[in-house]
Amino acid sequence: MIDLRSDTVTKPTPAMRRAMAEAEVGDDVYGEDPTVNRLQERAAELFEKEAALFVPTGSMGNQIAVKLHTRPGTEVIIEERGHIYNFEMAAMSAVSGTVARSVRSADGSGILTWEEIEGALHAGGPYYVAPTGLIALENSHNLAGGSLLSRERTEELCERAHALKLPVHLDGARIFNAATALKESVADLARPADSVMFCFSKGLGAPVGSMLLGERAFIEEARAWRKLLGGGMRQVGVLAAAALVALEETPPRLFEDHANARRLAEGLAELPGLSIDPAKVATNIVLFDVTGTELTANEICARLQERGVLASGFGSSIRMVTHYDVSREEIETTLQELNSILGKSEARSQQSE
Ligand code: TLP
Repeated sequence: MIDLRSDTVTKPTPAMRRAMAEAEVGDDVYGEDPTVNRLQERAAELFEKEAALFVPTGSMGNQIAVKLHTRPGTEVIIEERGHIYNFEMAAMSAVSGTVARSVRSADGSGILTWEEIEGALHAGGPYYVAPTGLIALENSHNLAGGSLLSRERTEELCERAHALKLPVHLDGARIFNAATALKESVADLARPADSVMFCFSKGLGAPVGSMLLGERAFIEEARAWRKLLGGGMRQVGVLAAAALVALEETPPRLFEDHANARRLAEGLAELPGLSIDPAKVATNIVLFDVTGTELTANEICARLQERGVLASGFGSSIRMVTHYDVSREEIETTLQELNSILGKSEARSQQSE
């Protein structure tokens, strides 16, 4: 199977498996797992943040951040397709008692301007509207097709938010992809935000785990919330060991996934009924619209699956994500399979005309 559903599907590399087998471990609830401690220190150093906390999932990292930055009865400003709002089980209401004030980016990029955020702000009254508690950003923006939030825009949004005493959390599940595409360091992309979460289990290719980073006091509180939410893990150095390998080995090769994604997008743009602008594919996520075909996104995904290709349908779009377990050759095969599915359905619709 060529699995393009997500970059979460990668299997650990031989180097990761070796590191896992040999990992030195201890009970991390007592703070005694040397491999986890090393991973947290390495991440804090790379991101130039005071402290870091290894969490089982990106969702847990994001939701702990929402919890710590807000109080119940406040609103979180987030782009309409943001992961924290759409794919985390309404945890921001269940865990934190907050609701999303969602804002669509007018240009469709998923990247908000300050003016768009400002229009949704409730800061400083009147008393009968729920105050804004947090601004949540995402880089790269998954459901907007892996789009990029530049360092300059991040700085501007954070500066304006801080002037109003509003905190900013950055969902950087794929911040290493963003840093590669923008030719920036992850530290520079994350610096203006009060907290950042990134995933080892996405583009970096480790089997499990994410990191939440911020000031020391914030991370100490986050540790308690991780325990409360059932995320106090014990000899978890076996997972941290794979994450350490991912952190060192994967970033230098992410440009290959981006080149594969761009090639895929260029091929898709030539197929009948599909709509995508390859110039906008900057990272490893390829999102295309299928309304111009006579099939639904789910029908196309089902036919692809019969031919050995897995992709995800989202409404009238299909998402394909490249990663280290997908080769250039498999990208070409995917395009051929899709071509024969769409070619056939087009021939049928011409016959019936
Ligand atoms: N994204 C998954 C699905 O949930 C859609 C994927 O396949 O892309 N932030 C962002 C931007 C994400 O894309 C994801 C996962 C998360 C947070 C949550 O991470 P996990 O799955 O570790 O909870």
